[in-house]
Amino acid sequence: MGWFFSKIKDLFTGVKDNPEFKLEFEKILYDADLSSVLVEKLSSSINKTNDINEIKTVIEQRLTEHLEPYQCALEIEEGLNVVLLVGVNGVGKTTVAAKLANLMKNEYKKKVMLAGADTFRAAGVDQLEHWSQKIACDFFSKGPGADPGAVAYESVSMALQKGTDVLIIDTGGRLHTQIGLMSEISKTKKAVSKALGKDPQHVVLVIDSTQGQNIKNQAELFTKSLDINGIILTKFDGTSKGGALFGAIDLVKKPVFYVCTGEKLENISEFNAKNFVHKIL
Ligand SMILES: Nc1nc2c(ncn2[C@@H]2O[C@H](COP(=O)(O)OP(=O)(O)OP(=O)(O)O)[C@@H](O)[C@H]2O)c(=O)[nH]1
Ligand SMILES: [Mg+2]
Repeated sequence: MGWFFSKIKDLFTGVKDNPEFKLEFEKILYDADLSSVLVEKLSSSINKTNDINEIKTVIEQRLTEHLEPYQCALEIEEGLNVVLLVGVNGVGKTTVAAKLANLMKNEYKKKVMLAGADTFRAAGVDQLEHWSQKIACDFFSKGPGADPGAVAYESVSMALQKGTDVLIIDTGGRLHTQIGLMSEISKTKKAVSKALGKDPQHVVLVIDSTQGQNIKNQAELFTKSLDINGIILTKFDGTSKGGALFGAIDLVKKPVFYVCTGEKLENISEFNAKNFVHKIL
């Protein structure tokens, strides 16, 4: 259970005789990075009752309602669809690339290509190529040290040539500075747009659910530099600091396409607001 709800639960134990309850309750919500609108909504909803179980149900309902607008499938259109995966190092981008490729190929019956634009680390490209062999889908990269923009541009050209339906581009998350990382990802995106003749359909921010307060900083960093159009949450199987995810989703204000719950290819499912809230409560 995340610290957010364990704190609320601790507070519940003293609910009846604690006059400071409401203030403390709101402080927990603000500390969890929930927006003031949501904090007020939750706070006024619990006014009507002193029953702990009822309060839990009300919180669950309000949070679910709040997240339902973000429950949208990743849409695949006719022609080549490009999915550019971005996020800081270690959040699970390469694993997500593999999971999406597997899902698109085996469930949606699409012709899929994986492209390795994480050329900063030699192992980054190898890791993705290994996945592509396991999935038996096309793979494109230019080896360690190559310009990620060139990988992106050429992979789009190749995908267009081959009649690929879904091209998933994995990017690096590890550069010396955040500014360097952002400018490189922006260049990679521009290279995609140039080769595709329009912006990539999906620029997806990958967020590690276990990273607590860092999640909001990452969301801020990426939304400032890029037009993010959706989120994929990873490591939702681990100890999740749930509250921070609400803050990040509120900040990005884009759909959450998928939630990942493990390291295996099949550990990915569409985001469902009700299940999500239920799991972190
Ligand atoms: N438990 C769990 N582990 C995951 C999940 N997704 C990825 N991992 C693990 O997290 C680690 C990092 O995953 P990667 O996919 O390499 O992350 P990345 O964002 O590509 O990392 P960099 O390329 O270094 O930026 C690996 O050990 C993965 O197996 C998940 O949903 N659950
Ligand atoms: Mg990677």
